[in-house]
Amino acid sequence: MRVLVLTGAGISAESGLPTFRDADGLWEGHDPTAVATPEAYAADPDLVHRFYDERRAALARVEPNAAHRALARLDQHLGDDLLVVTQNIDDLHERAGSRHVLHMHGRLRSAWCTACDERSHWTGSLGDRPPCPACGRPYLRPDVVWFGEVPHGMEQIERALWAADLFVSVGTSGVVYPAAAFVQYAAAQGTRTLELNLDASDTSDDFTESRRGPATSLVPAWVDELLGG
Ligand code: BJW
Repeated sequence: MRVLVLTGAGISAESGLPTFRDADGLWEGHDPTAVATPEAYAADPDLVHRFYDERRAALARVEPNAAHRALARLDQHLGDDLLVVTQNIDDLHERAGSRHVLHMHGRLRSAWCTACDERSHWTGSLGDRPPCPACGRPYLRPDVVWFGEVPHGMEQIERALWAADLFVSVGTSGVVYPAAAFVQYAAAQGTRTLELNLDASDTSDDFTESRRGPATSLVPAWVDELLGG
């Protein structure tokens, strides 16, 4: 069985990382989705760097939870037949042991040089404008996908969606495209689709089945069900 799992901020919430659109979602009084734009970066790069520097620092203080670990267990069983496409820029899937992960919105622990186009592993701050390890110039930005930019790996995702026997969405509001359209794409091919989310999402009605609850309960139970049956 080939499975594609799409994850969003909800899967990391119980590790202590805030989501974008839940009730307590403000950062320093700003809507985080308004900070995550090329326009915000052009207007106030210090503010945007601070947002990502704080999140990068927070990543060092959190651990994968039972939902990340359950997907890593599924990865052990399915190998190349599983692809986890995450909208998250944290590395909690990898730290839990998942090997087949695609970060469609980029990665927090990566810096992208807008001068030479190199990407460098990065765990520190970018706000103090450090030099690019490749070209030495101070033009590193967070290696993440903002609104209006093209998500990573779209061809690989389309192939995996086309090949999947099951599409599962975990902890995402279904507001942001193209990820929000994956369920319609899968459903149009007759693929079974399952949503695991705390609340109803914008796309809940498009799924074959929708289960409500915290990811740390729903995901391990679903993985047990899949591997047991
Ligand atoms: C739990 C839980 C628990 C809580 N257990 N669940 C008009 C119509 C259609 C599209 C557009 C339009 N105008 C513009 C667009 C395109 C635009 C878009 O979608 N805009 C919409 C807002 C309308 N999209 C883009 O611009 C994208 N690019 C693009 O389309 O390029 C064109 C192209 C596509 C394909 C091929 C070629 C070209 C880029 C989108 C980039 C999004 N970037 C961000 C920031 C990334 C960096 C960062 O992290 O800072 O990505 S924004 C933000 O939203 C982030 C997230 O990945 C993304 C999705 O959020 P997510 O994960 O769903 O989080 P929340 O907070 O929304 O939801 C959490 C959910 O979890 C909730 O449902 C809770 O209930 C649940 N939950 N606790 C289980 N414990």
